Amino acid sequence: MAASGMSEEQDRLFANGQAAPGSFRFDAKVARVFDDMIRRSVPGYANTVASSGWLAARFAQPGTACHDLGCSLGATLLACAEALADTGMEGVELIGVDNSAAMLERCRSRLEPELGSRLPTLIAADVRTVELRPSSVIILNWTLQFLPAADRTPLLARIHEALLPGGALILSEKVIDSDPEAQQLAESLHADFKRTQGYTDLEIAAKRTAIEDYLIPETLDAQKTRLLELGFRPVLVWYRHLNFASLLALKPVSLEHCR
Ligand code: GEK
Repeated sequence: MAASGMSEEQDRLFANGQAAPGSFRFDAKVARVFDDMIRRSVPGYANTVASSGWLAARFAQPGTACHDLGCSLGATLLACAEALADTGMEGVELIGVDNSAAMLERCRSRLEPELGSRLPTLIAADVRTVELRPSSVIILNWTLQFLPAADRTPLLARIHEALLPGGALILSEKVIDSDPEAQQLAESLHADFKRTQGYTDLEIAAKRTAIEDYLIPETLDAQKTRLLELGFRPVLVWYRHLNFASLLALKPVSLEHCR
């Protein structure tokens, strides 16, 4: 969002090193600093967001919806709107969903001046229960990881159902490695990344405590296997930066659809 010149507050939420285990919530305090927090915490964030935009435009079909589930401040919606405008395609309804009122309020006030009459439909709802319209693209960037394990497959199954043949799911997640040594290395490199972004060791440790048992990552293999089992094909890991990866999963064009 920096490109749009919108003001950013610096994330100092954990500067005192204090955090109760699992206490992290997407409330007003987090929404205020979110741009800065996510850019300095998620390696490859800007690249994933920008690429989600042109990937969405690549798979978008006129007369369908493109959902961004867990849209936060709307960075990806903005990238999609800009990429769609570049292609000249019309009739794609952009829909952002988030269950944090504070996030969605800021999302609206940030996107309105940028997009005016092209403002996406913004829905305050839980992604687990929100109605999904027939879609050519559904984006789930760093949101699935916050859902309880038992709720993940049902949501992905609903996404598969909502996608039209040829439609695409873009799924970005923090991932873990099944090899404990590789996992330890990945965690330590991620901490190094955060240090390069100006976070102190105290802040890094407190944030880790705050998201304990709330952000629960899975392995890339588990993510891929589940998507294949749900009927997505092919499933491509199109981007990875340290322990953050993004997958592109297509809903095949069925034989019935071809007739
Ligand atoms: C980005 N995609 O900037 N229902 C709806 N929203 C939810 C739910 C839920 N059950 N659980 C969490 N959220 C964004 C970044 S942030 C990722 C996504 C991060 C929302 C939550 O309110 C927050 O806005 C978002 O999912 C996760 O490209 O902070 O690591």
